[in-house]
Amino acid sequence: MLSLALELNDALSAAGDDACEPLTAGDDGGTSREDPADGGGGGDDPKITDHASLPTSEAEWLYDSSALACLNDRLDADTELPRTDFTDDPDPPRLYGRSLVDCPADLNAYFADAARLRSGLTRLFDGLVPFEQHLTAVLHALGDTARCAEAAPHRYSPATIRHLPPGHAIGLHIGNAFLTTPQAQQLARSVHVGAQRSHFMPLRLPSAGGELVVYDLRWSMVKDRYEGGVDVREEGGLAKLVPPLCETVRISPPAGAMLIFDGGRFFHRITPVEGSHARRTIGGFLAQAHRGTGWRHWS
Ligand SMILES: O=C(O)CCC(=O)C(=O)O
Repeated sequence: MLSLALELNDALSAAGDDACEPLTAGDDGGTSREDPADGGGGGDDPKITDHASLPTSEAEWLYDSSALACLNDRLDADTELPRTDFTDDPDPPRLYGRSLVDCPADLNAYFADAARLRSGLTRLFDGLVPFEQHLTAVLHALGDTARCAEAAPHRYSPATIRHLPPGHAIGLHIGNAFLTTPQAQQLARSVHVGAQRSHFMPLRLPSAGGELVVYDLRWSMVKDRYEGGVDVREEGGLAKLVPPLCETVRISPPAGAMLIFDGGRFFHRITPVEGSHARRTIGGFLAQAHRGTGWRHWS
């Protein structure tokens, strides 16, 4: 039932270890690498010429343990990325960037944060292969071009980062519920939002918990309720009663591995994080463009 689970080594070699210094606030961190997805709204699809052999060991992965340690150190020190803290705790569940899933129909603030996050991600990945370039290469290796979704002159957020401390979870949800929200309507004019996939890459795994559980509980079973304005998770305890009866797949991709799955059509959740440190993932959503070919991604 899951579409794909993969990690591709796109053979775009990361810069040397010494490239990885924590960023200081306001560091503009220029990079010598060009992000093909930064080529301006509406330009040619990025050309990826060199990619795609399945890795045989962690040592061959694009984001190996030293790259991941660098990214986490920089996130720990960061004060510049747009963020939402969900509680007042000293270490709250947090989203870096603003998700299209949780924003008002007026997208002005969303697009402003998307632009801030894009430059923040350039600083975060300075000296490493930019995450958006990696995503583009992975999708290209699956046989199609890819670029960030746009509503000219704006581009959607290239990704968001989810920081989930011990004791916290992400509850049962399904990507296609997004289709019923006002903020999805503009995107739906350019991409097949009804056939969206989810992608994420763990930047750091907890010592236990924090697993993705995908249920064989499908959009087609609940579509009519959502279209009638009802979130079935609120109805009759569905979140507690039905999932135990469903077939499930539990997945915990290793840190640095990209997972692409059919989160649009299947309910899923992240189990509570255990241990002493937060789980962190970077990711978003994908769909095919209406016109022309290729994937468009957003978060
Ligand atoms: O970040 C993750 O681990 C998965 C998030 C998720 O379930 C989603 O984006 O729909």
